[in-house]
Parts: sequence; C-alpha cells; structure tokens
Amino acid sequence: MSTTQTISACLLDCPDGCSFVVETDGENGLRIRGNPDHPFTRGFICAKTARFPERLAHPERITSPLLRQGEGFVPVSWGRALELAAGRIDALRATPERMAHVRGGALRGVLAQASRHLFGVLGATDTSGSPCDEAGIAASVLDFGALDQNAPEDLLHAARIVNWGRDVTRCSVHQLALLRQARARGARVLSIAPDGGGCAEFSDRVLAVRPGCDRFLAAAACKALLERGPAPEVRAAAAGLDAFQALLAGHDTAALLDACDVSPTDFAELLACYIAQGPTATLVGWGLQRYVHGGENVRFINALAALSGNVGRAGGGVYYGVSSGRNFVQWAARGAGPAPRSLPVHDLGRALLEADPPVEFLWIDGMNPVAQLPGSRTLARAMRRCGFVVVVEAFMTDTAEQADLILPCALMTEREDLAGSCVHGMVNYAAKVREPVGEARADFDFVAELGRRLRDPVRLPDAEECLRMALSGPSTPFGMAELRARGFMRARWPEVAFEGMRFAHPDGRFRLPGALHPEPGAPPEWPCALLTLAHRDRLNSQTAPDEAPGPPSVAVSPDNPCLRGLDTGREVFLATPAGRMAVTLRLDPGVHPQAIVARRGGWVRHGRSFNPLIAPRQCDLGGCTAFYSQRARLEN
Ligand SMILES: Nc1nc2c(c(=O)[nH]1)N[C@H]1C(S)=C(S)[C@@H](COP(=O)(O)OP(=O)(O)OC[C@H]3O[C@@H](n4cnc5c(=O)[nH]c(N)nc54)[C@H](O)[C@@H]3O)O[C@H]1N2
Ligand SMILES: Nc1nc2c(c(=O)[nH]1)N[C@H]1C(S)=C(S)[C@@H](COP(=O)(O)OP(=O)(O)OC[C@H]3O[C@@H](n4cnc5c(=O)[nH]c(N)nc54)[C@H](O)[C@@H]3O)O[C@H]1N2
Ligand code: SF4
Ligand SMILES: [Mo]
Repeated sequence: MSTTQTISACLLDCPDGCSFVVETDGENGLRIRGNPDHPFTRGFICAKTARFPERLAHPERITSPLLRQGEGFVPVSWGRALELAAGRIDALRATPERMAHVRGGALRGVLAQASRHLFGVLGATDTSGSPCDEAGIAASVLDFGALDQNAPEDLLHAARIVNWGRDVTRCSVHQLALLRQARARGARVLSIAPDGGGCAEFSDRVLAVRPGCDRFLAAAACKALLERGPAPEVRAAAAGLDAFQALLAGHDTAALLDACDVSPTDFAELLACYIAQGPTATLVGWGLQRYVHGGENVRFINALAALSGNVGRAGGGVYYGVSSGRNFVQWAARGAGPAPRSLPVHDLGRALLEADPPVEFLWIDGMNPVAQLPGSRTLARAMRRCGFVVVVEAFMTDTAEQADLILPCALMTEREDLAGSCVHGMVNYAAKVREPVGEARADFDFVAELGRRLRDPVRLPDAEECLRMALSGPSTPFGMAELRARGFMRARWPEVAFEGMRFAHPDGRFRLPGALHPEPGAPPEWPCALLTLAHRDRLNSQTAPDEAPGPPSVAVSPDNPCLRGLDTGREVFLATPAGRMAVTLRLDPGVHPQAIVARRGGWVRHGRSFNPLIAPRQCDLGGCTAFYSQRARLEN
C-alpha cells in the first residue's frame, strides 16, 4: 500500500517542540517520526509520542458530545450540545463573572487560543497562577528584566554545565542529546537533584541536595564568589550588590551547607564550576521552583550565574526557558478586557466553592485539573455544585466525569495549528494529517460556532486571519505559505541572551534577591518531602483510561527514616495529613533520605493520582503551585 508523508508538529505540553514526518497509508495506519531536517528535532522523537497513534485510535476515545443523564452520559448532536452551552451563556450574559474559564497548557497553538478569546470577550472569570513553571518565570523577570535564554545549541560552547534539577532523560530528550554532545566535546556536567533525576547517565557528578533547598547552596557559592571580589564588569552590571553582600554576610557558609545537606567537598566542586575560566552554562529545571520558596531558589541560582560573569556570553547563560508563545502576536487578546476576577489555580476547588457571586457556568479545556491539581476531591465536589460544567476532552478523565456536557476535541495530527517551543527558536507548522475520529472537532471550530450561536454573537476572525495575525510580529518575517511549504521556520532571536551583560531592566542591570528565607522545619511525624515528578512514559495525565490498575510505585533512599519500623512484607501506604494511599516501594540510593519520589499523572479513579494527598500551597512568586512542599511519610 502506498504511504503519504506529511510534515506536522507536536502539540503536547513539552519543551522540545518537535517537528514530525507523519506517514499515513490511506487507511487508518499512521506513523510519527522525528523530522530529520528540523535543527532541534534532528530526526527523533520521544517514545511516548511514537506511541501516540494508539491514543488517537484508542477504543475509549470520546467520539461524540455527551450530556449528563443521572450518573451517566448520553450522546447528543453537536447542534444540541452547542445550543445548550449557548443558552447557559446567554442567561449569564449580564453577569459574566458567573461564568468561569479554566484552561490548561495542553491546549497548545495559535488557533487553540479560541476559547481564551471567546471567554475574554464575554468578560468571564479566569484563573491566576499556574501548576507548572510560573515561579521561575517570575524570578527570571525580576532578576534579568525578561525571560530569555541562549539558543539551545549554544550549550555546545560551554566548558562546564551545571544542571540544577532538569530531568532531561524524561522531560527533554533533545536537550539530553545536546548534553551528550557537549560532553563528547569535553564539557563537564554537574547535576544537582534530590532524586538523582535520570542525571547519572549524562553527568560527571550528581549531588543529592535536600528537597527545596537549592537556594542555600547557591547562596553559599555567591558568598564565596563575593569574598573573592566580582569582576569589574559584573560589579557594573549588578544593581544592589552591597545589600546582597550584607544579606549574605549574615549567613555562615557551614550553616548554609547544612541547610541544603551538601558536604564541603561537593560544595567545592560546585564552586569550582563557577570560578574556573571558560564559560559555564546553567540549566534550571522546573522541579526546584514547585516549593513554597521555589521562586527564591531560582533567584539565588540566577544570582550565582550572573555574579560569576556567566550570563550574557556564549557558552554560558541560564537556561530556564522562553515563552513558547513569544513568536506569536496574541490575536486572542483582541477585544478582551481584564477578567472581572481570577480564581487561584493552586486552590481551585476551594476558590470555586467560596466564589461570591457563585460560578454558574464553568468551561474547562486543555486540562485535567481533578487529577492534576492539589485538593482533587474538593475540586470534584466544587464542580458538581457549579450550575453547568462543560469539559472539552478526548477521554473520560477524572475531570470529564464531573461534567454536565463533554465536547470531544480533535487531538494533534487531527487539527491544523502553529506551535513554538520553550527551548528553541523555531516556529513549527502542525499540519492536519487526517480527520478527527468520530464526530470530534478542532477546538477552534466549535468555539467559533458557539460564538456565532449566542443571542448577541461573538464573531471570531476566520482561522486564516488568526494565523496571519499571529505571524505579524517582528520575530517572524515569514508567512503561512512558507510554513506550510517547509514545515518550520526559524524566528529571529539573538543566539546569546543579554549579550555583554545588558539586561532587560530599564537601567540594563540585573537584580539580586533581597531575602533568604529559612526552609520550614520537617515535623518529626512527616519527615519527607513528597516529590511528584514527571513520568517517562506519559505526558502529565495523558495515559490510557484502561491503564493497568494497582498501586503506583514510589522510590526512597535505603536511609529514609520512614523505613525504620516499616514492615515491607506488608502493604505499604504513602500518607500525608490529607489521607493515605497504597504504594509499592523501590529503594534507590540516589534519592535524598528526606524525599519520597513518585511519578505524577495517574488518575484519581485508578487510585494512582497523588494530588488528593497534596494540600493547596502557593509558591512565593507567580502564583505557582508548591506541590513538592507537601510533607509525607510511609506507613503500614
Ligand atoms: N515524559 C514526560 N515529559 C514531560 C512531562 C511528563 O509528564 N512526562 N511533563 C512536561 C511538563 S508539563 C513539564 S512542566 C516539564 C517538566 O520538566 P522538568 O522540570 O525537567 O521535570 P519535573 O519532573 O517536573 O521536575 C524535574 C526534576 O526536578 C528535580 N527536583 C525536584 N525538587 C528539586 C530540588 O529541590 N532541587 C533540585 N535541584 N531539583 C529538584 C527532580 O530531580 C526532577 O527530576 O516536562 C514536560 N515533559
Ligand atoms: N502532584 C503534581 N501534580 C502536578 C505537577 C506536579 O509536579 N505534581 N505538575 C503540574 C504541571 S507541570 C502541569 S503542566 C500540569 C499538567 O496537567 P494538565 O494541564 O491537566 O495536563 P494533562 O494531564 O496533559 O491533561 C490535559 C488534557 O487535555 C486534553 N487534550 C489534549 N489535546 C487537546 C486538545 O487539542 N484540545 C483540548 N481541548 N484538550 C486536549 C488531554 O486529553 C488531557 O486529558 O499538571 C501539574 N500537576
Ligand atoms: S512530547 Fe516532546 S519530545 Fe516528544 S515528540 Fe512531543 S515535543 Fe518531541
Ligand atoms: Mo508543566
């Protein structure tokens, strides 16, 4: 049978932003490969996306709109589904704050912004904060004036790379390839992670830091650097250096190292990376900012990189990320005013329960918040109390189960869009390769139809106009014709961010943190931090609904205090003050003794989501969710 090859692109919430070659065989066969011509994808993709065709064709895929009937759902036509949703919106049109839009990062692309536009124009309630990376973004903007980083390939010019907790083996296989290449060229890689991450395979050395405590390690290194005296150009580029020096003078190095549980020998090795000649690149993962003082963790690492003269030069820089939307003019914001109120994402269930006036219409898309946000059960309860809940989904997730109406969305390869990346500077074209299964439709199409059906219609621009507007900014001197023909185009960005230590603050200088907060002590009955890290085999909660049942596994150090008195021959439970769940145990000497490492993304329904055990806490910056500040223990 003849096959057709189409260039398309990944739309999953992953930093790598891959370009695909998709092979179709005229029937239902579909194969996704990495595009060999794309400079960052370089011909390979991750294993989970190679298996994505199974997800597209999964027998439990939702293929028609579903309306709640008692405890179950019945299929309804799109006409009926949109009429119902439009009727609810019309009834609340004069009180738009009673409508709320909750949107996650899984709905990616330019056309995918349609629901943001519709609810923005309606003036609905939205959300604030994030479950993901906002604390570190806010920290970077405070320090450098903008979120920016060197081109990813510039890592190959580094003499040393310090990787603060980025799990590239699971979460960024293309950065992993670059790290391997940099090492092959002689760069030394030092990784810092409380669980070892997958870092051993690409690092010369891995330091197991105490969870949430990187700021003390970075502060100790800043102190040592300042005692040696910073270079004159660094001094000139730093605002508030004297105050920072005074702050650190109040801290003793031994106490700082004690706070992060790093030995003086390991500290000397880290410090050497930032003192030595030749550029040192700094990678900052998103795990270390999901703590109550997570923003501060990032700020002290930024300070260390900048004070050592390693920002604004080739081979150096801090890699936290860039905005994947930075190449696109935000068409969806047009005509939308500020939301009348925002519900904090980290505590969404409680915020919905306490909303005054109450939320009577809730629209959720690109997210599975019941499985993925703290306080899952409160959120499920809150959803059942909203007058009418629409969930846009392809599967019967924990969130979809709580809906009044489920709208079946097309998934990647079934809808056309453009995508950026939070690592590289390419704009990718995601071609629609085939029709969505069943009656599933692209989000843009049914949101536009819903807008048209309102009594006082909200008319979206047509799709082609949205794409054109998105590409009307200065970094994209190309149009859809080139993108459709080539599959990707390079946007215009400098290779080196903040070149010559010229930062994006009005005075051109970088800022330093003004406080170093102690880590809250571990109560003896809850000795561990619960780290719910990314799973290698699935993206967030995008697992098959019929995933094998059974307790999830957690990893702990053989020196974990919870093992004392634990009978591993009996059933083992992971417990927090919010409850407990059965787990299986794996011993891993790379894990810090005060950490319990779990892999996130399991579903509540399967007894595999850890979020019912996690209390809602906010990070110090960006309204980010402090998942890993949750204390826990193991028990029988
Ligand atoms: N396979 C797979 N890939 C994914 C995802 C997935 O679910 N599965 N999710 C995607 C998403 S949404 C995101 S945001 C990214 C996340 O990408 P990453 O930030 O790389 O991954 P996380 O697992 O969230 O957290 C990363 C690491 O943080 C480290 N860490 C935790 N606490 C600390 C600490 O106190 N100090 C230090 N130094 N390190 C710490 C752990 O070693 C952990 O491996 O990955 C994306 N890619
Ligand atoms: N305990 C704990 N929980 C966490 C984290 C943690 O570290 N610990 N990390 C958090 C992080 S980093 C993130 S980013 C969030 C992610 O959590 P979510 O934002 O909830 O992401 P997913 O789990 O991928 O769920 C997204 C849903 O979108 C659907 N979807 C896919 N494509 C489309 C589309 O084209 N249109 C529409 N409408 N829907 C689509 C998928 O079927 C899927 O069910 O989870 C957070 N949750
Ligand atoms: S999930 Fe990430 S690594 Fe995998 S194909 Fe998509 S962009 Fe590439
Ligand atoms: Mo994320």
